[in-house]
Amino acid sequence: MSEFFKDIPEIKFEGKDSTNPFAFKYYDAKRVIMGKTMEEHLPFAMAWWHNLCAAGVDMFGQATADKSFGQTPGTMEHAKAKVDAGFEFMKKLGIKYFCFHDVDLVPEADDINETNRRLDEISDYILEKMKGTEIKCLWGTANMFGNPRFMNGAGSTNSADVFCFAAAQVKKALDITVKLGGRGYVFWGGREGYETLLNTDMKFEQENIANLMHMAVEYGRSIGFKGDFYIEPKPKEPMKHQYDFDAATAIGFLRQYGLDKDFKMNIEANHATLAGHSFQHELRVSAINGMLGSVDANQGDPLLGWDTDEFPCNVYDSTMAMYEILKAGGLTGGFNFDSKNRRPSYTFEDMFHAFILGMDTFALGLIKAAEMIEDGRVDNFIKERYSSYNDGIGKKIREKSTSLTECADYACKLKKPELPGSGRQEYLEGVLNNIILR
Ligand code: XLS
Ligand code: CA
Ligand code: CA
Repeated sequence: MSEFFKDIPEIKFEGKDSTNPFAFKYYDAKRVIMGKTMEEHLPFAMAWWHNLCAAGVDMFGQATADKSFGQTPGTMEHAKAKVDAGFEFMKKLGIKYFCFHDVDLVPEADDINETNRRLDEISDYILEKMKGTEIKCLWGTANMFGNPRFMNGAGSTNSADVFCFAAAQVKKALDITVKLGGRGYVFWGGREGYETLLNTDMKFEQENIANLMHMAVEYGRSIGFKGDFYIEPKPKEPMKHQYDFDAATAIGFLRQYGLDKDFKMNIEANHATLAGHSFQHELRVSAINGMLGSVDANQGDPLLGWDTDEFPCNVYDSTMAMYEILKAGGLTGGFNFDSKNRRPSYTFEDMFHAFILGMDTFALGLIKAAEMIEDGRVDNFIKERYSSYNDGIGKKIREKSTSLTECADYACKLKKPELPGSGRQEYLEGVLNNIILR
C-alpha cells in the first residue's frame, strides 16, 4: 500500500527548545502528570470530516486542498483510500481515536439501502485496519443536516417520513459505532431548531427530538452499546436558533425528558463562544451537573461571529479548560479535533502542523492547569472566599437547618454587615500569568 505522507516522519517529542516543525514541544505521551500519563489525560481524536474530507471549499470559493488520495472522489476506492490515509496520519502522530459521521465514511447513495451496504463494507475495512494498532473510535454520529430531506430538521422535522430516515441513520451509525468499539455517540442538532416561530410548534418539535433520542438509547443498549450518548450544544448555525443552545439548556432538556442518565455533554469550544460563553464556562456548567463527557477541541475567532473551527492555539483557554477537566476528574470521552486548516494552509504538511499545534496547546494547558492546582493560590483563595459558611449561621444555611425568619433576625441583630471581601480578580489574573509565563 502506498504511503501518502511520504516526507513526513513519525512525530516525536523533542521538548520546548526544539525548532523541528515536525516534533512535539510539549506533548510527551508518557510523561506523568498528577498520577496519569499525558496520553491518558488527553485521548486525542481525529475528526474524519475535517481531516480526510474537507478540502477548503467555502461560500465563496472552491477547494484548495487535494484530498483525493489518488482516487476519484465519490467512489468506494476513494472511501478506502481515506481510511488508509487516516490510519497513516493517526499513527504518525500517535493519535489513538477518530470520530466520524456516517457520510464522512462513504459517499451517500440515492437509496438508503445502498448507503447502508457501503457503510457495512467500509466499517469491515476499518475494523481490519484497526487490527494490530491501538486506534479506536471515540464517537460516531449520523449526519442529519446535509441532505436536503433534513431542511426542516431531523428529530424535529414536520415530516414523519423524514423522521424515519433520521431514525434509520441513527440506527446504522450506532451499529457502526458499536462495531468499531466507540466510546460515545453524538447528537449535534444542526437543523434541530427554527428559522421562524411563525411556522414552528416548538413543544411538538422538542418532544419528537426526545422521542428519537429515547429510541436511540433503547436500540443502542439492546446492541450492547455501554458508552455515553452526547448532546453537542450549539446556539445557531446553520439554523437561526438551535434548541441545544448551550450546556445549561441541553441539560435542562435532558432532565425534562428523562434522558439525563444516558446522556452527557460534548462541549465544543467554538460553540461556547457562539453562545456568548467561554469554553471554561460550558465545561464548568457540564461538570457541576455531572454531565461532562467529551470535548470538541477547537477555537473560534474573536472577530468573527461564526463557527470557524480553528485549531486551538490559545494557551490561556486550554489551561482553563484543563483546569476544569482535571477538577472534574477527567473526561469519559476525549479531545476530538473538530478543527480545520485555514483555507490557504492546503498542503499535507499543514495537516500535521495543525495537529502538532492542537496537541501541544492542550499538553501545555494540562501542564499549566496541574501547576495551578499544585500551586494552590487560586483554590485557597476560593476556599477562603466562602469561609463564612464554615460555622455559625453560614453553616446552618448550608445544612438547610435555618429559616428565613432566623436569617432575618440575625441580620437585624447585626444592623449592618461588613463588606463581603475583595474578589481579588486582578491578583488572581496575575497568579495565572505567573504560572503560565514561567
Ligand atoms: C458542527 C458540529 C459538528 C458536530 C458533529 O458545527 O461541530 O461537526 O461535531 O456533527
Ligand atoms: Ca463546529
Ligand atoms: Ca463539533
